[in-house]
Amino acid sequence: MKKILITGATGQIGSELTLYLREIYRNEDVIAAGHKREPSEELKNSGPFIFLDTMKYSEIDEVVKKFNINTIYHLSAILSAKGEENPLDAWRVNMDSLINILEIAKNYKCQVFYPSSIAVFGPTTPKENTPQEVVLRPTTMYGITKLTGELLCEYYFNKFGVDARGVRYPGLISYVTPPGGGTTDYAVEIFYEAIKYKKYKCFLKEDTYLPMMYMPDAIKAAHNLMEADSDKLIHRASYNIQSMSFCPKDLYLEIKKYIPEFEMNYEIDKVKQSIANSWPKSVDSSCAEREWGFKPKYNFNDMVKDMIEKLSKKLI
Ligand code: AKB
Repeated sequence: MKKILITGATGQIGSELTLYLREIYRNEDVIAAGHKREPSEELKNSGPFIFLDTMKYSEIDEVVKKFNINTIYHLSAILSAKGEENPLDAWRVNMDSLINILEIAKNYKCQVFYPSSIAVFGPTTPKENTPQEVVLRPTTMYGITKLTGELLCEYYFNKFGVDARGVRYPGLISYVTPPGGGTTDYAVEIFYEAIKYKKYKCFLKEDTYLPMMYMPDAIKAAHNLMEADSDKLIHRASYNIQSMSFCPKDLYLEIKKYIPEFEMNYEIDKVKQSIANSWPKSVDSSCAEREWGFKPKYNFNDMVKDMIEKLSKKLI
């Protein structure tokens, strides 16, 4: 029987993944762990919630023993833009917590989900339809930690048989919990501002194309990968996935179809722009399609329509 621990459960992915998994498994078998942020009422009331510092091995050890955990979705991390404000912190938080999780997984035979990112790519990576196997020379601390994480997951699999699996998430768009500290965050902020104030100041240039995905597809991808036949997985911890690629101007024009008064202008954030410039515009997900059947449902138009509908209800 699955006994699941989700770290970073109050974050953008974790808050939705927890509820998704509680629909599939028994609520009491999906343990949501946050660090500092208070959980939503729904998260707290639908199953176990605990505070956990993943930088401390002994704390994870206690939780894994207490709940007989055999599956860990390790989501807590510092994202790209925040990581550039304090690179040493990003290294410590992202790497110390992952190595603790992998050690726990080795000692208690847990399966691990690891969210890598398009941040593993760098300026020397081909930008369009970036292949699965390609040059990986990230220039952000976040990207360096994500790439190191992929290598660690593969090392723990090859050396100790730890079943660690992961995807390279593109920018994720969602309406439940806003992201924090990422370069792709504009693609979420824009919806909140468009609905509330009918205007938005974008921190990336209008033609900055990036790979993106809607949260329901991102969550389903994580679960499908964890359920996939292990023998078929060749690129275990590092699958490219995306379901759309767009730039701020595309998004502005599409939102304007629903909110005609919406206006957008630009105030470029140099750090975020240079991070975005170092990432691909689109990635090739065919390897994930072949090895475990990755198949996103939402395209760009569906995503915008659904975001406007859901967020309008939430904000009004
Ligand atoms: C970020 O912008 O840092 C993240 C990511 C692409 O990993 N959303």
